[in-house]
Amino acid sequence: MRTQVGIIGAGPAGLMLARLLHLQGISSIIVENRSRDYIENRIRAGLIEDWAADLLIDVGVGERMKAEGMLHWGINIGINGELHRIDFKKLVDKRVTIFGQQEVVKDLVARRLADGGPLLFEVDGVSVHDMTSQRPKIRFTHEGRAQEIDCDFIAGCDGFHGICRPSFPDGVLNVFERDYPFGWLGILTESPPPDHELIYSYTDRGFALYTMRSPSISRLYLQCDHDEDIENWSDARIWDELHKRLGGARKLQEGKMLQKGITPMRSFVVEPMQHGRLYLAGDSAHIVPPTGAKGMNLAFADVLVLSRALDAFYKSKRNDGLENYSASCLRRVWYAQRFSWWMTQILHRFPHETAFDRRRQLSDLGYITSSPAASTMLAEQYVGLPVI
Ligand code: FAS
Ligand code: PHB
Repeated sequence: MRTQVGIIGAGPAGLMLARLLHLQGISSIIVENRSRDYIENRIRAGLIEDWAADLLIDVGVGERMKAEGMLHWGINIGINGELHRIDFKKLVDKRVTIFGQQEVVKDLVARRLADGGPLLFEVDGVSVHDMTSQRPKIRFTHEGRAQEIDCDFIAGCDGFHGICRPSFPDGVLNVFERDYPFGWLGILTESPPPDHELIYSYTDRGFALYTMRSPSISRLYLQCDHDEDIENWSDARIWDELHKRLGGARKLQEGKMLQKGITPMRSFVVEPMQHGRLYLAGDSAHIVPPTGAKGMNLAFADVLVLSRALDAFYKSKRNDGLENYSASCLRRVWYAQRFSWWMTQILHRFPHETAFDRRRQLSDLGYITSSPAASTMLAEQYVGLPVI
């Protein structure tokens, strides 16, 4: 097969890139190793930044998000049971949208199929070749047959566990990472959230996040040990801890558990995000702890930068965008990394923390919920800095 841009991975990054390229008249083929059903039902992120919601609308994939998504003009920071609202409307006049990542993926897949662009599911044995040549190749098997895609460029949108980042030659990549000594136990429940907006709750028992997917579906997270076994957490124990970590700030209604799982917490970046004609975008290049709700939004930002660079290459024979791709993305990636780390270190209990650390956290939380300057800093990064 032959295409201008070969895309590995049909997550938010790969699907959004394909849509952006289609609108620019640039051909692409997406290869995905999971089934359509699997990727459309994988529960992950839930919060879309201000500019990213506008992007989904601009590329014609925002109708259901506008109809079913929930606009939020603020969040609550709970400090041992006392809620403090960060007012995005007043501070930055921007909003975030609550709309599950799997819903975004469904709409992007439907759009891709309507565009008629090739999207191959359940491929196997994907590999990349000749990435430093002008004709890099993707090889894989599909429906039992060996296949090869002859490309001008390859976009590695295959997530943290994909094959693109490991395909870089030794010595090219610099890795920057930090693992956190805890994880998040996340549940999806048929129950109303305790507040109409998110609650990030700091308590002596540990962190908890009360978010949602609709007025009747809650997405709730508990800080847990990094090597926690979900089998140790009965529904009753989860609910009990969620009640306690609200600290009496709100009443929490229980309901049917629809899904539960544990997400590890890590900060991870590779530099550069490109080698030859292979470009990494999204989780294949970076991971943030979900405390800042940045993961999916960063994936969109990377592919917006890449699509603009590819457009300039094909339309004006300009290489500067492609040459500067990494640097352009990494500025924003490090903003998001720092913000996600900062939100994580201010809200969680750490195993070897001292009484000093706890007082310092409380002082920090008190400052950001009382100082207009400090809460503006939080608000402008939370709703998402513009993609320049
Ligand atoms: P993705 O991982 O979404 O997509 C990569 C795609 O490539 C997948 O479909 C995968 O099947 C495919 N693939 C992998 N290897 C391949 C191969 N060899 N060949 C072909 N295809 C291959 N972010 C938030 O902002 N908030 C959250 O609450 C949040 N919760 C998360 C919970 C979990 C369990 C995980 C894993 C992530 C979570 N994230 C969260 C982060 C998440 O939303 C990512 O940032 C987002 O999915 C990034 O999108 P992509 O870069 O497209 O990567
Ligand atoms: C979610 O709704 O899944 C969500 C929201 C905000 C976060 C993390 C996850 O910081």
